[in-house]
Amino acid sequence: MAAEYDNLRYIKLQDAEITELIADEEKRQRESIRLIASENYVSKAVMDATGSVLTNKYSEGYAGKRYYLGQRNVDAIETIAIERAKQLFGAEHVNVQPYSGSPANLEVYYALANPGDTIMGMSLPHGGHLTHGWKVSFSANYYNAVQYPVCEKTHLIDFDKVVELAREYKPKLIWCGASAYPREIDFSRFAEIANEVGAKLVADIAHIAGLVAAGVHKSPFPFSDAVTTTTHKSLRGPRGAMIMCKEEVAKKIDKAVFPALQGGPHNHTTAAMAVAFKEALTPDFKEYGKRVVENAKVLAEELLAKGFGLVTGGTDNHLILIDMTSKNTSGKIMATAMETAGIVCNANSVPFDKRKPFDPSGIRIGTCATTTRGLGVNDMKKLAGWIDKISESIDDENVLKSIRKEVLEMCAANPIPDSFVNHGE
Ligand code: DSN
Repeated sequence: MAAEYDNLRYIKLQDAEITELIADEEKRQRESIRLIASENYVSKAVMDATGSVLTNKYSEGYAGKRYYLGQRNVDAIETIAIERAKQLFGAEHVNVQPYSGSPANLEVYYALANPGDTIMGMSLPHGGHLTHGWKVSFSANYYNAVQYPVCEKTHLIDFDKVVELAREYKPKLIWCGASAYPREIDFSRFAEIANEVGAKLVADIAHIAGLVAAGVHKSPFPFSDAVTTTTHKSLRGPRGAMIMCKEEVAKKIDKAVFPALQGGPHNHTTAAMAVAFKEALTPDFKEYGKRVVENAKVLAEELLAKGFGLVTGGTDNHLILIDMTSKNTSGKIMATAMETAGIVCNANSVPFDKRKPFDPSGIRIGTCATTTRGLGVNDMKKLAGWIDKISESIDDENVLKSIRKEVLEMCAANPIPDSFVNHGE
């Protein structure tokens, strides 16, 4: 099996164990439907940059101001990545060095708040991220974290409560953006509240960055003082992150990333980001963004028609949160059965969940990866049918196996693409 993978040729010569595992992971990804809302498939061009000689280079500092010599290529690559990100998002300043999403958020805290300051973010079980002030994260241990909820009835962000909490606690930072929220984020509404109480507004657009870049979700600019994002979700780049911000906080942000919280940037990742941003600047990527949302809407409608309870009753973006109590089961049981059938997602808390975070009521699904794979609205209808059948036959190995067979056929008919640009071949 491994002989097919040229990219493993040197690993094969010296490490059979890791070769086998990578080859099997490639097979797993090829032969399953990826509905994890935060995952995607990168192009081979992005993969090439990630596996390049840039991994051998140290580059503490910023272009033109490095501590080590030998930076002519790294400086150029980092500058190109920054310029492309500015073009994609209309940002005044960009730092592409954060190692991933949580470090990027930590860096924003370091730059714009002091330990002990009050900060406000969306509660994790209501859709926010750990780093937005949830109790087990540094963000609640080092800061006085206030958490805002969604409405119990609609599951939409409870702006009355956001205003009330902001007025009462006068936070230094307000975080908006989410990890499990299927509706558009109203950045301008958050900015009004932040302005009223003198807070800085930080938008974490990790999930929706690709949709923002494609113009199918509102932009966090000019409303936000800082914007963080990972680059590997809807944006379809390598695992990494960046911080975009207004010029007035740029120096603080750069100093927080280096030297305060990080050492050498991961130059191979920076190059891969630059390649991914070039892909995201194409008209094809705009089309991709549109199809991601279109697929999610169709999938949501089909699931609703089959009696699934959807948090907020649908979706505006790539993500759907299903409350599996509507089918008398739990998120974990459902996600496990789906994996047996070859459809991979994650169990997820739903707002006001009565179950525990490791055994929650919901599953979270998303259409970024399936859309990259070329699946369209008819495939979404098929997927909804399989998800329904799985929920009705959770313990029936035969049903799960027969769906697995159909999933394999769908995967074979829709291979993971090598490239998203026309090479004129
Ligand atoms: N792990 C990411 C997600 O799945 O949304 C958030 O950090």
